[in-house]
Amino acid sequence: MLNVMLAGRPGAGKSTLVNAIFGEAIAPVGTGAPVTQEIERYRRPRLPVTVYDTPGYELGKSPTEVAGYFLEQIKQRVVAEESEIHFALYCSLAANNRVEEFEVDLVRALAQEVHTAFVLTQCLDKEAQEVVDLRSHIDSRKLPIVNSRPFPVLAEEKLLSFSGQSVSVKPFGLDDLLRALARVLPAAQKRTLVSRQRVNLELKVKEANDIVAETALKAAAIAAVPIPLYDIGPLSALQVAMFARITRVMGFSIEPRSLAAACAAVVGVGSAARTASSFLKLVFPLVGGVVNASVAGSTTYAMGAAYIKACEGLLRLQIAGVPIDQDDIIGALVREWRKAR
Ligand SMILES: Nc1nc2c(ncn2[C@@H]2O[C@H](COP(=O)(O)OP(=O)(O)OP(=O)(O)O)[C@@H](O)[C@H]2O)c(=O)[nH]1
Ligand SMILES: [Mg+2]
Repeated sequence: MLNVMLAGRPGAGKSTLVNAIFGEAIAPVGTGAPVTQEIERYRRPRLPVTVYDTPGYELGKSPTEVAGYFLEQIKQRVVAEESEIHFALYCSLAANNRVEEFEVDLVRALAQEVHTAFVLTQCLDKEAQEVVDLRSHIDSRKLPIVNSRPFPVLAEEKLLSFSGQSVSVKPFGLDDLLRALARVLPAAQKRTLVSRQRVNLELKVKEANDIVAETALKAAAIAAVPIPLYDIGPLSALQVAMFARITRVMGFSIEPRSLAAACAAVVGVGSAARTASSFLKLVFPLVGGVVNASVAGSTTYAMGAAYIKACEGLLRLQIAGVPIDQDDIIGALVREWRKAR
């Protein structure tokens, strides 16, 4: 479970930001008046993310008191689940062109306890002089925040109207923010963020490429002593595991068994051979009756690359709002594998 804390003034764009990151309506948007003084906990089915949304704070309390209260309340809940707050997103409207001392102190108090990203929300132009000035003002405060600097972000497309003309400002900044957050998270939560975020394709592809490179090396190592055909089991296990890991990183779900069956269909073997290992026997080119290190490495690499390509195409569709199921994944893999051969 990835525990995310939200903080910032009412209407700053906290809900919109977290919803844009995960591509789901986790936190309600634009409800207007602050409903309660309670910390709200939001979850969605099948999303291993919990959002703790903090309310606007009462005046009269010091920033340290406010931060301390929020952290204490949330920690009580996450500790009960043997977990911790993995990061906080502090949101401040970019259009305010300034941050109050109160906010600076609040962020400092939060950031001393949890990884805190300072997000300048609803930003229309990060190069605008006011925004540049605001960023350097925040930089100069030397806050212990993620990347030591604020992130200007437009989480959702914004339509502006001037005298009857509409201009759309495209979302930006989320990929930067996600990359920085991924760097500070422990491995398990990093994986959750990378696979569940719906913004940054590139981040997923990079992670998947690392998996392929690592698996190809292992495959080559296993085949350092050339493996006879009938002994290819350890190699196939490696590749099925690679497919499964890539699938997870991409945020899709598919049974490895179905994947193997689909691959078998690609190379045109009958149902009797539709298991992972018999399929892979057909995939590995043999050199003198054995699989050697270079063949094992390069074949594994090619298979991984084809699968990443397939997933990439599907992710683009998914980001555009098309729901993706197991059959789509198999279909795309089949197409990519044919192209690659
Ligand atoms: N176009 C656009 N609108 C945004 C963006 N962020 C926030 N908004 C709008 O600003 C309003 C407030 O956004 P919310 O995300 O509800 O802000 P919040 O900080 O969660 O507000 P509270 O939970 O009420 O404190 C809503 O009408 C949003 O649609 C953005 O990145 N782009
Ligand atoms: Mg909200």
